[in-house]
Order: sequence, then structure tokens, then C-alpha cells
Amino acid sequence: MALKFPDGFLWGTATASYQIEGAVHTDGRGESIWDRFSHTPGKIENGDTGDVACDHYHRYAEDIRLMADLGTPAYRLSIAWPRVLPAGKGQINEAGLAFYDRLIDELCKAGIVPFVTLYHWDLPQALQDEGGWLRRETSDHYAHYVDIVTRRLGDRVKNWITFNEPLCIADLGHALGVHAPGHVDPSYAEAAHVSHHVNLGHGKAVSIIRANVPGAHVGIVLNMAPIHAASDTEEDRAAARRFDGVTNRWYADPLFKGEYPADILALRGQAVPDIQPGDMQLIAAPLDFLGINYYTRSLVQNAPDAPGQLKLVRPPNAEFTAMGWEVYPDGLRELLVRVHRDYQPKALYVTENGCALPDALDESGHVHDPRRIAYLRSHFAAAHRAIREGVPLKGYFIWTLMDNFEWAYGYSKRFGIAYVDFPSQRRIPKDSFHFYQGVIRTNAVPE
Ligand code: IFM
Repeated sequence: MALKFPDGFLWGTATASYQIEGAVHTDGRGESIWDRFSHTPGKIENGDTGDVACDHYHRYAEDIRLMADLGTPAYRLSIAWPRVLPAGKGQINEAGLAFYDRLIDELCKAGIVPFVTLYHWDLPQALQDEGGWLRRETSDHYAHYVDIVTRRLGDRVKNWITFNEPLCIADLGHALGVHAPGHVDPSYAEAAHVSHHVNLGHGKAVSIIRANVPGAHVGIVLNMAPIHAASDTEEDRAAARRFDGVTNRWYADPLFKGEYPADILALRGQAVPDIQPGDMQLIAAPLDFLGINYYTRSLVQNAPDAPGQLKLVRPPNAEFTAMGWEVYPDGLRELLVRVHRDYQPKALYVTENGCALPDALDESGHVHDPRRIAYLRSHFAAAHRAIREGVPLKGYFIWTLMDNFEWAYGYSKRFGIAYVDFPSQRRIPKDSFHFYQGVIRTNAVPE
């Protein structure tokens, strides 16, 4: 029996500006922190950069034809702030805005509903030079940028996402240093300030979007995961709760409860945000939806000598993707049910889900990716179970339309349902593309 999804369920694909656009020096675009970081020797596998990526800046019409062929009713994209404001503030770059005009017009012509992420990590380098997200003022510059973009595109774009994955901005960029701007700070003090300033930017953006866009749907995207204890001991369960606090609750509680989790504030000691009067009310402005990016769960063990006094362990006998992430479909159901129970967002979307695999073209020029089909099928089924359990899940965007620049891994990880032959820039639909076509056409997942 096929698993039928609710009428109007919104299937889509997701991408992000730096991962696909290329054209980093074209039409007045300014430098972003990812340009700087990717050009820093040793930061990215194989020395890859997003300079060309999928050349989507020039090939967007072809890419939208690909989406139309897939039959997706929706598409999640992001805007590159340094295309719009090359220095992050001040002079507007009309050519950059005009690109997004063309892109949105083309999507509308194809009948594809855009979901626009305003910040998917490409901060203008000029703002980083002034301190970036470590400075409270950056949230004001962000709000100004949001005002410009939403005034320009708000007649056609109704679904707005303020930020993608604040956890990655804070922790990967400002504690572990594996993402731009590459700061290493084991105390997590920088990350705490950054996450608060990102939250402030989010809060400021919500009211600006509502003022500029009649009928706006405003949300944010969090990467969350179910956190499981590696054993039933009290120590492991406490470690799992701590990890849930620093990865899930630290980001969701301020947005939906107007406070940072007390246990984590206590745990972090001095490494906590500087909260000014009114901040938490602003941050907790009501939202229309929450987007969840789900890839795997975390299995946590107490480890007194490790950072945070815990470590992540690999479950035995599990299947792993090319990222080394466990394939754990029921975690999506568990997470959606938990988020619905604990935070009650008005609506939920899966804004990213997918897997990297070592895909290759065969002699006949095809890509057979049965493991990706199995991955998608099992995660769609988990989402279906969540809906049956009462979760208001309204849509599902798979990561990603086509292979692209996977951050610190460069082009070595292929997440796409279309294969990109980077030298020729040819897009070649994989078997999973055709599988997804069937899901979308029937609004159902074959069992
Ligand atoms: O490629 C990223 C995306 O930019 C953000 N979420 C996770 C994806 C896979 O790592």
C-alpha cells in the first residue's frame, strides 16, 4: 500500500547560494566570508572553492527546467547578501538584486513556489572585518539587508526563512573553526555571542518581513537531531541531556519560549550571551513555521576527559552515508513529534533531508543510486508516521537538487538527485530523481 500524503503537501528541493551560484566576481558581487575561507589554504578538501560551483548564476533557467521536469511544486533557495550589498551595508548593487528578480520570475513562470532563505552563511567579508556576528550591530545590518530584499521580492515571494542552521553559524564557525570565519574557541564564548546576535537579527527580520510582505509566511530553519544515550546509565543519560541542551534546546528555546535553557546557561558559566532588556521578547516573535533539517541522530556517551565531558559514538551494525552519518529514518519521526510537543510551531516543514553517497556515472552515462532511493523512501515514510501522529507537517524539501559545493568537503560529497559533471556543468538526473518524480506525481510513497 502506498503512503498517501495530505492534499497540498509541498514537495521541493533545497539549495544555497554559495553552494551553487559561482560567479563570485560577476556583476558587482562583494566578497563573502566563504570566499575568504575557501581560498585559505588547508581549509577545504582538495583546495576547492565556490568560485564556479554549479554556475547556477548563469544556468538558473536550465536548473528551473530541471525542477519543472521533476514536477516539484516548491523550491528553497538562498540569497547571497554580498550580491545585494557588496560591503554588507551602504551601496546597493542593483545587478545583484536583478539576478534574484530574474530567478524568482522564472520560478513563478514555471509555477514553482519559492521559499527564500535570507542567510545561508555567506556574510559579506567587509562586515566580518568589523567583527561579524560577534558584534551586536551586525544584526542591524542584517535587518537593513532584509528590508531591501523583502521590499524588492515580496510581491512574488511569500515564504521567508530568516536563517539557516544558527548552530552551524555559531559552533562550526566560531568554536570548532571548520566553517567560515574559522574561529577556534573551545570555551564556546564566541559561539554564545554569535548565536544571540543571530537570534536578534532573526527577531528584527520577522517584523520587517511582515511589514513589507502582505501575506508573508515567516520561519527559521534549525538543524536538530534526536539525541540518544549510548547506554542506560545515569551518566550517559545526563550526557545526552547536556548534548540535547547545547545542540537543540539552545536554539529552539529562545525562539519559542523566549529564554535560553537554564541548565546550559549554568553549564557555560561565563560563556553566555550579553542579553539586553527586550532582547528575548524580540527573539520570540511569533512565527508561521519552523523548518527542520534532519540527517541523522546523535548517540552520546559520558566522557569526563573529553570537551563537554561527552563524546559521540558510532552505533555498531548501522549503515552510514559518505558523510559518516548513520542512516536512522525513525529519528525524523521522533524529532518532528518532539518539536511539535515541546514547541508547538504553527506549521513544520522538513527543509532539508538527503544523503551523500559515492555516486558515479556508469558506461552508459547513468547514475544508479539505489541507496539514496532507499534513504529517501524510509525518511518519507517516517514523515508520514509523524503526520499520522498529529504533527502539522506541510512540506518536505530534499537536500539537494544537484551535486554542489559541500562546504569544508568541497565537491567530494555528492548529495544531489541530479549528478553534476563539473567540468562540463552537465546535470544528469540520477535514478533517485526519477523515484522522487513518482512521489511528487502521486503525492504518495510506494511501500
Ligand atoms: O550542505 C549542507 C547545507 O548547506 C546545510 N545543511 C546540511 C547540508 C549537508 O551537509
